[in-house]
Amino acid sequence: MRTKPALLLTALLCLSMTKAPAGVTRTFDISGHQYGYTITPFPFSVRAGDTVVIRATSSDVVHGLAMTPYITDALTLVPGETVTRTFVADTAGHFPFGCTNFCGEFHFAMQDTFSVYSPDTPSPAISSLAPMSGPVNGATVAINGSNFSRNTKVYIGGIGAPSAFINATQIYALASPHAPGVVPVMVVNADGQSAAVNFIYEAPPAPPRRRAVK
Ligand SMILES: [Cu+2]
Repeated sequence: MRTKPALLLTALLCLSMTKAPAGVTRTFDISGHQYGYTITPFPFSVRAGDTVVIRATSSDVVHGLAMTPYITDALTLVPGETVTRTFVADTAGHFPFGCTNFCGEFHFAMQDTFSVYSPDTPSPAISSLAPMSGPVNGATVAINGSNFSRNTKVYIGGIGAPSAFINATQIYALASPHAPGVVPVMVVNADGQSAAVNFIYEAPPAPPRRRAVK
């Protein structure tokens, strides 16, 4: 499955912390292709009780999408058209789905998973970064907070960052080289709940001024 963290970031830039209460409507754009689905936003997961709106299309040939028990009459994904389906995700669990329209040699591999989490799942929070700023050529950053897990993903400046889970209160992440400025450091748990704080890439010191030679 391919992800689009930049789009996810766009939705979250203006929020320092997002917590989706049970019973909200979540919309996902799904584009089928040989041989997988591109799903925005990522992760493709909600909390039990949420209403899910799927807007599906194809970027190449005709595909299908069926997912027991939520989509039993398969959607047909046609290039240039969008088909919409709405359902209430009332049962928690992990739900495999896949292509129902033979679409080529690896049709059988066109599979993915939708997850529904208990509404009681706590949301992550970030209390601090260490350091809060770093050089433009990159830095290792400790993210301190709560409710992290092994499946927590880290995005820095909208880009997926290599990270190491230490425990529920700490993750290390690698801030790649970046232009000077402020970027969000965001953690996203498997159920889609997220938190973000800012990290500052510091401009390198100006080179020493040379004295005019007379
Ligand atoms: Cu297919």
